Amino acid sequence: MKLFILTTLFGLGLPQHNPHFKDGRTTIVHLFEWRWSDIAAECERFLAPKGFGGVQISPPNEHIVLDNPWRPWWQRYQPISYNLCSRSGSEKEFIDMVTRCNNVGVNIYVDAVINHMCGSSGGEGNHSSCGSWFSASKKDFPSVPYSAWDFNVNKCRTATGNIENYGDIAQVRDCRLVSLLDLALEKDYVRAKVAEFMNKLIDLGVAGFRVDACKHMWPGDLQNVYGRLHNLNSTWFPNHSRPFIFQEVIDLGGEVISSREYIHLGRVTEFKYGAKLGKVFRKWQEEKLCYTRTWGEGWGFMSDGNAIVFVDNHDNQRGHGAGGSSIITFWDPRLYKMAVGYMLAHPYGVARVMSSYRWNRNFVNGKDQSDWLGPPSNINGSTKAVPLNPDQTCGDGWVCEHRWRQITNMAIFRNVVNGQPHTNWWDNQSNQVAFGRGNRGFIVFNNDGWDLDVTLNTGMPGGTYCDVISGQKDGNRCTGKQILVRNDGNALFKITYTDEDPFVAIHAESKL
Ligand code: QV4
Ligand code: CA
Repeated sequence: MKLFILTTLFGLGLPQHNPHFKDGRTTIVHLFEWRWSDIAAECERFLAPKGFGGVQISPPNEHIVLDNPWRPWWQRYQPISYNLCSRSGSEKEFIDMVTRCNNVGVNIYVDAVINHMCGSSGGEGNHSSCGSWFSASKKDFPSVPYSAWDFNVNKCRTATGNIENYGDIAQVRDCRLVSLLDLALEKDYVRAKVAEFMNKLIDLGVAGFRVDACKHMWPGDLQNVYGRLHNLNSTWFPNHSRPFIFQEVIDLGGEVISSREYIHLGRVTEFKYGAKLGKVFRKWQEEKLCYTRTWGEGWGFMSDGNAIVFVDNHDNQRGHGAGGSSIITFWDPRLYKMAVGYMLAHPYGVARVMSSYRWNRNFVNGKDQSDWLGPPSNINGSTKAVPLNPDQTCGDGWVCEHRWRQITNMAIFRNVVNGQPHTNWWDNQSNQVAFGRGNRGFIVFNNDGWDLDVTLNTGMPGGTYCDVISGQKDGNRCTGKQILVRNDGNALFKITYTDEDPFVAIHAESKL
């Protein structure tokens, strides 16, 4: 108890807040809708060598398979059982992925959908990813098994049984989110089944969970479930390691359910981060980059040790969930690289990088009618592999933002400056800013409509450094810009506002 109070007071971190990154790594990448066999290969050939800390995977358990619309990505948020066969692969492939990623020091975090099963109009039959029979109308899922008793029915007070008013806390948690059959997590039996599912994954070697739709579950119920979880598998993690938990709660302020209700249980998604950063880089509502001097708690975000941060996620990059129109995605690559670069350079929070697939957008009155489109697929609905182009980018519609040089190099930057304070801030009172991370790294942005040409104190040892945005260090030369830091730490920076990427970053390991 004493230790608990101490760690809370001094922000040393609660056990379930620790991502258990290996070897000083710091960044999670969400390989949205990737197949397990592709993730296994990506861990070995790219993520480990480039220093990524872990992968958030799509839900691995059995899900509904829908024809109308055809195989939408969101069918995976409609569980049918906890068997490990999904659009991403079989249980055997899942185990192979976890083993191979762990063996090269890359953690796997599972997207756990535990608030609900499929939608109430999900029909009856075996249109499910492992072929298990179920009946949505009878609330019968024999492969778990769950029956009608295991769902919130009488607890929900709305006429439709769905959430109708987000201002009513009980409704949000006891009624159905967009008609998804809502599990009665107050029941010992349901808690035990959910924990059994998560424990199976822990025993196979996963490092933790992104817990879906936490706003729709009572914190006390979650606390009970988390309390049942095993420690991480000691083949790959230190003894007594608790699973890393990060909870999806969309709290942009002004709602009756606050992210604060969940922070003692694990980290929580800080949705204000991407929404605000989007406004700043888009210069909406008079926002300016210079105002980000106090980025982090100073902007009303939750405390650093509780936050998981991201520029966009799989929902708000296509208009689902909340976050709004300010969110920047790969569709705006120039702004996106800057925003992700800013996030990875800044010390606040555990950072997650999005890795997406392209889809044919079709806007009607501002709404994308194709926001449901699933991953690149074959005619039979199976997900396509991720092929690599000769330049190491991905083909067949996979965007692979994490392989964009600027983003990969900033993930490396974050590792190199890990633990260093935010220092040597400079701004022009507009959209040109710079900051350092102790004496390990320095970054300069020009998001104004005019050139930047200024000498700044980098706080770094003298020498010639390679900019890791326009290129990188390659042996004893730079493939992009060179930055000469004088012995007093000062360096001249020039960033033309029309540059392809109007920012420059140097770090201790990019020194010639
Ligand atoms: C529709 C209507 C209902 C109607 C029903 C009738 O909306 O009112 O009763 O048909 O059949 C899909 C459809 C949705 C449909 C529903 C049930 O889009 O139109 O209901 O299925 O058939 C993803 C998608 C959802 C999708 C869901 C399940 O975003 O569109 O719903 O998967 O397939 C809130 C939450 C937050 C949530 C966010 C999106 O607080 O928790 O909305 N985010 C997470 C995930 C998200 C996922 C879910 C939660 C649900 O990140 O991807 O939703 O697991 O802000
Ligand atoms: Ca619920």
